[in-house]
Amino acid sequence: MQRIMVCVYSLLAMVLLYSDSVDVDASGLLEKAPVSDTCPQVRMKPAGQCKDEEECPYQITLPPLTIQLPKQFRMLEKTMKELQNLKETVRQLRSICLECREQADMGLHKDSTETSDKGRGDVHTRGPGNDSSGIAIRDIQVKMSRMATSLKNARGQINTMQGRLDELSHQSLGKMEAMVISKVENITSVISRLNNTCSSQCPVLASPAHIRVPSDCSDYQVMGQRKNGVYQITPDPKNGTFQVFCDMESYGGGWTMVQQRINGSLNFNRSWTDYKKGFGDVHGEFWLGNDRIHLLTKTRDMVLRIELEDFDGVREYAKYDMFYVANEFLKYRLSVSGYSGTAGDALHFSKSFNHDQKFFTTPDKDNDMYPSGNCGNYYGSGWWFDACMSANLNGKYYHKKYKGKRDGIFWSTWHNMTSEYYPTNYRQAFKTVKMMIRPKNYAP
Ligand SMILES: [Ca+2]
Repeated sequence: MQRIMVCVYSLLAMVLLYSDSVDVDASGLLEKAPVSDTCPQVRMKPAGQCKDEEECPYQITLPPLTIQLPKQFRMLEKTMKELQNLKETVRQLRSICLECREQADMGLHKDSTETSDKGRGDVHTRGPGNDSSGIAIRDIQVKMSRMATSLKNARGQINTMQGRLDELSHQSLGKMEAMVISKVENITSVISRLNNTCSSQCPVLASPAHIRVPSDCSDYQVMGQRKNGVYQITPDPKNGTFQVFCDMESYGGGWTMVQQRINGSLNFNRSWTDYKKGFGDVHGEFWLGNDRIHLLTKTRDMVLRIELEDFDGVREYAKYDMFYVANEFLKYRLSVSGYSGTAGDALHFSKSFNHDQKFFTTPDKDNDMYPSGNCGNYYGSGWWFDACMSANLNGKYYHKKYKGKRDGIFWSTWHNMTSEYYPTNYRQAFKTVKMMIRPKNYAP
């Protein structure tokens, strides 16, 4: 741009300088104009006839103008446009706001004068736009007004409460202190009086009864239960609770049944696992299970009572003051002693046939003292076999006397056993068998 201006000015200066010496033809047209070498694109020539020498129309031809602008200029332009748009938006918003304020003022005025139904109808029929904005602003203003009122009220209440609190704290502390001192004095006096009385007259109070879950049937008996039936017991809380049949009526009651045979409905020729876990129905025939018998007998010193009845109606019993069954690791070893009763001590029949301190054997697990075979398998029973037995209360249930292998329920000291074999060759059968236990120190 500067360059072009320089050219134009220098051209004009030359025109002035050379005007006196310029040859002008008759037509008045300038033949050739002196041109600066530095401005090749610039042309100046007469345009039309001169009226006189002083007044000649000239024409200057300038080169096309190209201006290189900085890169940021485009951005500047855009920014300017955006600014313009923003300015326009602001103007519009300002105008809308002014309208809104006017409408809000009008609306507030309407609210106080018009019915609510009409106002509600207006809201529903109005479309979006300035009207809805006005309503929203009006609602906000109403809410703000209400909140301001609430705040004012709350502040008032707080002030009132603060005042009362100050009053109370000032006035009541003294009274409270006096009251507490008075109460403490009263209590001290009462305690002192009681101490004086008790030291001479009051009996020593028994410690409160220890409340515990029943660990066997005798606990239920102590608690006043007097009926035979199934009860939940927990000999060892770590090993859970299970159901047992309790004989609460016979021989002082409180008996936990561990085995019962009454009709032969249950097969006792079973595996180690069956005897371990127990089988049958506690209401009828069953084996309580070696694990449970162990838990019961380890928790308390137990007495064992065996009840037997044959098909002739003969009833006898054997009682042992000590009965303990070890755990599975010790193969449920039997500890039994202290016999009394009428059925005879078949568990300690002789040195050769003695069930005390014998391991439990089942048809599938030979822990017996018989080296040549499995007594449990031979007699079809799980029992504390020696080599093999003078008693087996888990033998086969025969409904009458039987012949052959003595694999039935067996009690070697039964009253007629010496005449069992000769001359009839029949073996004794038992109608009912019961094994039950109760704590040794239990007093019915
Ligand atoms: Ca054996």
